[in-house]
Amino acid sequence: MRELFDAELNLTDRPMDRAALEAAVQRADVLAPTITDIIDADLISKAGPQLKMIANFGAGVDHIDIEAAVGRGLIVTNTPGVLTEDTADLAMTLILAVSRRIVEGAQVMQEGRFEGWSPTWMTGRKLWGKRLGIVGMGRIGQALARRAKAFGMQVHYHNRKPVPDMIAEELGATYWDDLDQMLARMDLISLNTPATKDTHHLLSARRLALLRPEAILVNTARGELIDEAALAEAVAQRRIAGVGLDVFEQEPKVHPGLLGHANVVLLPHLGSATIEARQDMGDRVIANIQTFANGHRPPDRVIPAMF
Ligand code: 8YV
Repeated sequence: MRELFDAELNLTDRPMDRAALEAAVQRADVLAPTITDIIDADLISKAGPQLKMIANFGAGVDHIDIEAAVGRGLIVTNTPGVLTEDTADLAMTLILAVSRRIVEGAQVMQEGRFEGWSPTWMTGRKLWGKRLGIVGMGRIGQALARRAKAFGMQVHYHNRKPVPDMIAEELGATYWDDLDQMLARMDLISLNTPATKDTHHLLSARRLALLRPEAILVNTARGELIDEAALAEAVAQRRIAGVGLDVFEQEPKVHPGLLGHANVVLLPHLGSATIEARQDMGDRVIANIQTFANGHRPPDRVIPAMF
């Protein structure tokens, strides 16, 4: 960034506070936030006329008021694609960890409590042959579907529209137009859809009640997709067999009702946390800014109709 632009970097690796963000939009031509920075209509209204672009370091843009930004003539970009495989890996990790009780087993070892295996001890659930319902069949959903297929799972999905036939055939994936119907029939559910006003609490108390008691739910997308209090209640009442979460409604806070359960695996937003993904994300931010600075349309432009 410094080689190419007159860049002011936040070297602390900690989020900037509101005052610092306000000051930044009053003097910068380009703002490069992370998903932690809330770029709402109020902040955008405080931007100086020099601000031309918001080049987000991250795929999700739910922290940016896209309509307000685009309405003000700002170009918004994100970093899709480069974190797809890593996030799909993490979703698969959670599926495996919850189904096979990996965290519980690892804890037994660390605490020196292993006294030898026995035929019925620590039995989890088989993945082969199970039905996985993917909510959101974009890049990450499809990458997860490929992994699930390799594990012998049956892939089902709900999406605004079906994926092209060629992809559906490759994945052997079954489309469900009705999310409720799919939720009620799956062994595992994975959320892979962005947070928008339409997907807020997509898994509401009502929909969580549709899940089979044997079902396992994993979320590597956004915490806002699930009514976390209702999920905690479902866990307490043993209405769900297992949960794996990498994202939370009030991140970094976690609903206390989700703590202390052996069948709930929680991770600290590790979806894209590989050195390679984070470097590639940085490269995408730079490519977007440089392309725009050269007078061209940046490759990862976000437009309101996309969300
Ligand atoms: C990262 C993410 O933490 O890209 C996203 O939308 O949620 C995560 O993978 C984020 O990109 C960092 O800004």
